[in-house]
Amino acid sequence: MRYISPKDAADLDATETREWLDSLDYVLHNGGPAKVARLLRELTIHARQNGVKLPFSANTPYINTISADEQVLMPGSPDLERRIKSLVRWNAAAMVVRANKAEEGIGGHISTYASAATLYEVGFNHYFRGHENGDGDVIFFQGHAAPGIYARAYLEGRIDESHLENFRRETKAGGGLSSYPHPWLMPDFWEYPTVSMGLGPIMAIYQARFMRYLEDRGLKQPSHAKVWAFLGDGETDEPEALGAITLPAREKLDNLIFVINCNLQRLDGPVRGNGQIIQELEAAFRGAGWNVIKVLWGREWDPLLAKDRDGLLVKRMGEIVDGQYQKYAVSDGAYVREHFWGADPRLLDMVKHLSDDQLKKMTLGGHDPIKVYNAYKTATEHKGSPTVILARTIKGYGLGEAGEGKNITHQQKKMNEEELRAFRTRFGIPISDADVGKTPFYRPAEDSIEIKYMRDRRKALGGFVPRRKVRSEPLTNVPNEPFEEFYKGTEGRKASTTMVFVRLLSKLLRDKDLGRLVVPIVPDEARTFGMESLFRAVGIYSHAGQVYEPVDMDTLLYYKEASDGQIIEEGITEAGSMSSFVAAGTAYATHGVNTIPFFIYYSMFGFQRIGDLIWAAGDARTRGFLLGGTAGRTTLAGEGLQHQDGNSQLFALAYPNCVSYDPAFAYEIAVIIQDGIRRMYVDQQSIFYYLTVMNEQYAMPEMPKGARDGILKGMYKFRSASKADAPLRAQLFGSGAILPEVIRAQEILESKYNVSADVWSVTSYTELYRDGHACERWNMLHPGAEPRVPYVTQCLKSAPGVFVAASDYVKAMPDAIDRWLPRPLTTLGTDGYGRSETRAALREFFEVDYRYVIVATLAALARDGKVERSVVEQAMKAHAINPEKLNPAVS
Ligand SMILES: Cc1ncc(C[n+]2csc(CCOP(=O)(O)OP(=O)(O)O)c2C)c(N)n1
Ligand SMILES: [Mg+2]
Repeated sequence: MRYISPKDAADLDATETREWLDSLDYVLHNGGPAKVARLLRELTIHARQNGVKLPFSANTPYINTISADEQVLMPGSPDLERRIKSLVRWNAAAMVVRANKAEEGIGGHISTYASAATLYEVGFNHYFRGHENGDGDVIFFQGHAAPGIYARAYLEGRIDESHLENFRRETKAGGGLSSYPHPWLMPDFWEYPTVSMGLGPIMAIYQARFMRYLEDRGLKQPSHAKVWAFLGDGETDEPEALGAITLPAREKLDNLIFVINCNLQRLDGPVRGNGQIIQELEAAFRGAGWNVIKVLWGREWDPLLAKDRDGLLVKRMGEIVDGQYQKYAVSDGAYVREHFWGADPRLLDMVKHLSDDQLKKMTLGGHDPIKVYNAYKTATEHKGSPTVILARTIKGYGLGEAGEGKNITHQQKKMNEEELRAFRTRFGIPISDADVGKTPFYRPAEDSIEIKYMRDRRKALGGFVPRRKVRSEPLTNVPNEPFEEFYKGTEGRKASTTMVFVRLLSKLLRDKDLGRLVVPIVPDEARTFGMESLFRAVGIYSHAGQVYEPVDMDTLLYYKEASDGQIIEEGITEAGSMSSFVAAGTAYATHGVNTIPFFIYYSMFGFQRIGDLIWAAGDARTRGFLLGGTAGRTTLAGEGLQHQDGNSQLFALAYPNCVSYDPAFAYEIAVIIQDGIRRMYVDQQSIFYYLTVMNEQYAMPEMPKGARDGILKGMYKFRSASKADAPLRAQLFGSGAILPEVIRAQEILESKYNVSADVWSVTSYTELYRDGHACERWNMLHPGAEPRVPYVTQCLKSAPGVFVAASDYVKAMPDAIDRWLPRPLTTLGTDGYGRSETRAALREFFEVDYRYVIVATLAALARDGKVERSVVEQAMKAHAINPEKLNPAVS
């Protein structure tokens, strides 16, 4: 290092400092940087031994990590690239301005891309690898920079003017462009969604690790592909953005590159007005073990730094807080001279040969292609750890009066004619004064050198990016064998649905065709779900293998880590596990491998905790199975308020391409998973599954004949009333672990109260609800046609008696189908906070056990005048139900 810490420099006598520096220069000159580093280390140890307290710092000085003399020249044509970048800038801004010309502006962002243009263009022209040569990069684009990515695609000829015109007008004929990266909406273009801040970086980390997993397991050829994550500096305040950064360092993921666009601003104002976000991030990433490259200053600063023999300039650079830097960015050269350089006459002297205008035009590192090029070069060649590039930029760069560096710039969507003219002139766009007010898009001729250059560069780099393509072949069929035993039932032996699932999973893992594609993912809950037998059977994935002797080595089910291990054991991170799920569940597109992830977790920590990542998974067209384990508000005994899940089925309903089930029996699970694999991997549907599985054990019956279709559609008759012509009739609905309660109620209703009931297993209220609404909508729009009948109505339209449903989830679930029943439904469900208790006490408390099913059925019959009210009262007495009991929904 050439400079000593600024604080000490101020304290030391100048001549003394000079002498020390001269000595250091002598060593550097004669012995090289390695020798200097060794000497400094020795000096530090010596000083410490003699009582010098050196403050800890994970920071390097506030200068570029790559010095000017370490730089290489940029290949290609910098001038042409600058012109191309200007064209992209113009079209990106034009898109947003045009979209907001109408009275009802529809938003869009100019300033994010304006700050990041160089970061992207250097990538597009020199680094981002397309998929055509086999090992394409995976790129997470900063969501708000989308206009720039579209503008480039327009120049490349991949999308046309009408698309740009319809930015944020997605329902327009011919197709519009989605506001942000959404594979759901643009499945041939975007690969991964990023705009919910923080999710891009965490998904990128686990994507990089998953790429290694595929290679280590022999599912993909080793490649040089990189994962790039572009994010904002404000975004790093999201816990997900930085929460997983130790993993890639630990796993030595040198295929991962973060590029943080440090424009020092977020939406409302500065990211760290009173501090320095870049130094803060440097310390965090260095501390975590990353290779950190700071790209702070553009080339104009190099000669000044070369003259800075006493470290005065470096000291000055390091003492300015971000809020003040922002002020310099919006001020003129005279202000900068007075306030930045004016701090010391020697500094003023350094820039006396520069005019105010030249001072103002000194660029920042993130706007200087050669600095960015060198950072990317170092990052892509670096071995042994991930790299983060902290690139300093100005938000709204080039917008001038229209918002450059201003606090309002994030919201800036309009530019007046004068501002447009200035922008056009600054970037040399050939549009006349007369036309500029119309903000026309501009694309040079097809055979212009700009367009040719762009195309040639992308061709050399393996094709256009971003580009999403399904690169795998569909599976041809799903084998029957792993599923068959579950159709037969357990012949009286008790099992829980979790046990059933784990058994099915282990059979799938052994299947000769599917086995290698199965990716089990657990967040430190494998033992909770009885999956420890899989540790030994297929191993826990670890790139390093197992370099220690596991403490339980002498047991059958020891904790086996292996470099070709199949289980992804994430430790306690549902967010990380979900990110792995996204990587594994999108590999059919990104990597051309049909991996089938099964992510099993404590159901309360799924939709409730990481719902936004699940939303992103749906958007990314992720395939696979989420398993909410130990689910049900009353089925998980003991754990209490935080653990007992009565919500997740309701949340899952709102995820449009999530197919969710609350199965009760082994054969239901087998039918659902077999059909799920078919729909996702044979028929290529962009859906994913959510199944709740429980830990209550009961005998698993044989599959009733003809049940298959109903299981998948959401309900089927599990058992008919024994006396179909009895005067008192009921239809009882149960799901999951509550179904056995309902079956028990049926028996007692029949034997004690002369009520003959059919029992239905409702595997999915959500599927019934969706089908019901789809029919209603179709009927509304086709008044002249034969009306479609919802499946639930088909099942129940002539079913006699009262309707009663009991669920371990909130009452809204059964209520979701009420409107399609011939008579109103009585609903028992588990609204309210859970609490720790035994299963029986919980079911009593939440009023969902067999006794409440009996009382609810009798009360409904009494309401209809079929039995005396006293019968209900007697039943309550007989079953010790206190009518004045507190309402669990609010207690
Ligand atoms: C989870 C989440 N919260 C809030 C937002 C709204 N939002 C969009 S952009 C933005 C500011 C982004 O600042 P930064 O990350 O620094 O990016 P820049 O535009 O400055 O490059 C905010 C708060 C969001 N998109 N996602
Ligand atoms: Mg920012």
